Amino acid sequence: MVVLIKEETAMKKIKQLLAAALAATLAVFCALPAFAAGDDDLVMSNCDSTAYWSANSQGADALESDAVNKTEGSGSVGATAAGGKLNQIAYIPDQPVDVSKYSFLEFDVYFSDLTWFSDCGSVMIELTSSGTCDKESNRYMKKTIRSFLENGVVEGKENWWHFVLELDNPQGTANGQLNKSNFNYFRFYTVDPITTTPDYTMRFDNMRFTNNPENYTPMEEEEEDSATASEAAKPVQITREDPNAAVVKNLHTVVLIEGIALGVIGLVALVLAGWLIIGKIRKAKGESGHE
Ligand SMILES: [Ca+2]
Repeated sequence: MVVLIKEETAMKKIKQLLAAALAATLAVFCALPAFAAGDDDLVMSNCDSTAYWSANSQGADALESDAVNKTEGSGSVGATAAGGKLNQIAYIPDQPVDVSKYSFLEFDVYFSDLTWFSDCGSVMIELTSSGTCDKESNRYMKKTIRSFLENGVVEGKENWWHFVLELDNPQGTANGQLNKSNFNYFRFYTVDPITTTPDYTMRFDNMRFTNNPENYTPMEEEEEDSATASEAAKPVQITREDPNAAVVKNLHTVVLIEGIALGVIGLVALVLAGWLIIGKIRKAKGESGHE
């Protein structure tokens, strides 16, 4: 009888200990920064309609809507570049959009053929806050685009790539940098092809401002290619030094640290519980033996 009462007391203490260990675990878990719980994305365009889009190839309207070849929703928008020359495809909203709380613009892009990439003398994605090109302009050229053509393949979607542009760390700028509180202009173009450059079709889809881009690996610093050498006079920043990219990388570290912390606390609780059980049982048996 005495043994039973002592075992009940021991179990009560073990339960209290486990509850304390659980509380400590939760406290540690909640105290760690939750980088993953970022702000919601802001859709720039779901590309299901051609609203605010325009395109020009070789002087002709080239804008196309595609209900079949898409990665999201009911469609994508794009153009066919005759002879590889796409003067521009542009998205110009009727009102400026405040994207100052976001660090990235990400989207999916389709190219039926990539011959234009090596053929065209000038290739660019541009974001501005001036409502037009070449002013308050963030620029992303061959070096940036190549990194996503090489590393950003969208699985299960042939000839689609996922692009992630760093808003605070463009490859270049022109007449000031994008004012993120006043975004109102996006364009892509490929010009100066050679005579043998074939037509290509391109599509955009699922364009969104975000702080948590998908499948994103910051670019490695590399030597300049011939096409970007002409951009040498413009400020070129190193993508991997961007603090926001570091935050994305830190997410993996935080998850790892949380896992290790939980594991260690759980192990300590188990050892303590085991030690207490054995101690109490031995003590109870000892006292029982004396009675
Ligand atoms: Ca869509």
